[in-house]
Amino acid sequence: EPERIGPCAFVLHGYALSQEQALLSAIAGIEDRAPFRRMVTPGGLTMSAALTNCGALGWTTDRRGYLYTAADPDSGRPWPDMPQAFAMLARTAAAAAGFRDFEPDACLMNRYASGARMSLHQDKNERDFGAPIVSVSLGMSATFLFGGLARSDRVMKLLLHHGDVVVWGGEDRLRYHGVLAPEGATHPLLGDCRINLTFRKAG
Ligand code: MD3
Ligand code: FE
Repeated sequence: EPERIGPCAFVLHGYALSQEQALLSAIAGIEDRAPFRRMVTPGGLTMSAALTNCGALGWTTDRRGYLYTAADPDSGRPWPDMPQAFAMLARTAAAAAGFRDFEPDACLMNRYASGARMSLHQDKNERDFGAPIVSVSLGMSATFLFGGLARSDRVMKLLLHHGDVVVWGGEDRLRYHGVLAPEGATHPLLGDCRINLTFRKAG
């Protein structure tokens, strides 16, 4: 069932579908304690996607740069715990793609309203690039851009739908990637937005 999109990158189509209720209610609980917010990058631009986190470490950005923190800078409190359903999904998806014993300590949650996108970038704020990254798409569909190790390399386009899970590791871990704005029909449960859960081993 995994579709190979790179030497060490796989799409698991619909892998999270059977968990959608558990995932959505867990997201609602996290959002209560740590609301989605739009952050300002070191360059002074407000990101179009809104984010929050759960797990021991959360990805944030401020004028100093991009960093993982144990506390939510808005509340000063620790990020909400990573729900069991999240950790289990990330672990089983990683294993289905051939990455054993994935134990994420960070789950970044990105929410894209209509028009929101994420431009081409690399994920390199993590301590150890040996662990894979697992991403879960929920809500509206969006085109994912999957490039190479240089920003100027040509990009592959991949339409991701509600319930799709993507796993990247090994030599694909540092590829440039980005997402276009949500497209197509609004989602029956999530309305006009897309939520992406990104699981990483950050610390
Ligand atoms: C490909 N988020 O938050 S993770 C991010 O849809 C981010 O919100 C995307 O990129 C989103 O940094 C989905 C997809 C992802 C993550 C790491 C990768 C793709 C990757 C590492 C290498 C190649
Ligand atoms: Fe990324």
